[in-house]
Amino acid sequence: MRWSMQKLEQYHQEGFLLVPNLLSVEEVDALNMDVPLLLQDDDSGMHREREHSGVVRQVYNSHRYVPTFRNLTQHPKIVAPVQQILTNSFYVWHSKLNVKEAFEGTVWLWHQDYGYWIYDGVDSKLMSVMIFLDPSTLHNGCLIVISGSHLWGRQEHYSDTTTTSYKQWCIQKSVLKKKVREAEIRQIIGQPGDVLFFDCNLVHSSNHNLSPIPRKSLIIAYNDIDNKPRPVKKPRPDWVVSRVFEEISWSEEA
Ligand SMILES: O=C(O)CCC(=O)C(=O)O
Repeated sequence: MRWSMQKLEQYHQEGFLLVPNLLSVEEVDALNMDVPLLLQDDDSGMHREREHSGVVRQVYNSHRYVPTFRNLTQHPKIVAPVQQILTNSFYVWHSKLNVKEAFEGTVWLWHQDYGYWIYDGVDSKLMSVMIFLDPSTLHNGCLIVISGSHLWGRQEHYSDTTTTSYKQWCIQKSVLKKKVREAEIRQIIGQPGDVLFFDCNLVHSSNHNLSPIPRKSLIIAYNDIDNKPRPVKKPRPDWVVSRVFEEISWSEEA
């Protein structure tokens, strides 16, 4: 389950690592079977964001309500590398199903996750894990990342309230200033069961889904257990900044 030194080095150099086929077909099928529970309107504590068209864009907090998704946050194949990267125990900062519906799933502008997490009163000891539940292709709005951009450190973000239904913090201007070369921009193409691990300062974005194929993925963000949020002026709700500090750790003997 642990990564080799070579894999770990690659992660630290590029700020991300895609692991093909990390989950089995059966594991992905079980998650996909439960996706309708996440999408349906209910009075569980799951939080949903919608596109202007009304279709679901994101579902937060499924790991608190749906056992398959809860188990995923503690899956040894995920937790072992997270422990190696964060070098400490950690907890789930939040989880979100990102739903890019066919034709209707809209863009994510260039940003770093820590661009806005800084305002939640934490240091940059967080990371994300993106689990592909559908194929992720050039046509259906796969994630796009700038290799090595986590080494820029956090950039100043501004808020964009017009491009999509969802207010986004973004850094198009920094990306322009950094004179990014085409070769540094990577499309994260993959199949269900592939898993992307990425740094909270990695610059990323994604395009509109113009295809007839949906692109669903689950993103679990983990925070170092010793990096709990300090009090801030405007605390965000629990579905995006969890106050459940359930410690996760992994050891070879476990
Ligand atoms: O799902 C995507 O394409 C990008 C999502 C993202 O960047 C985010 O949720 O912060």
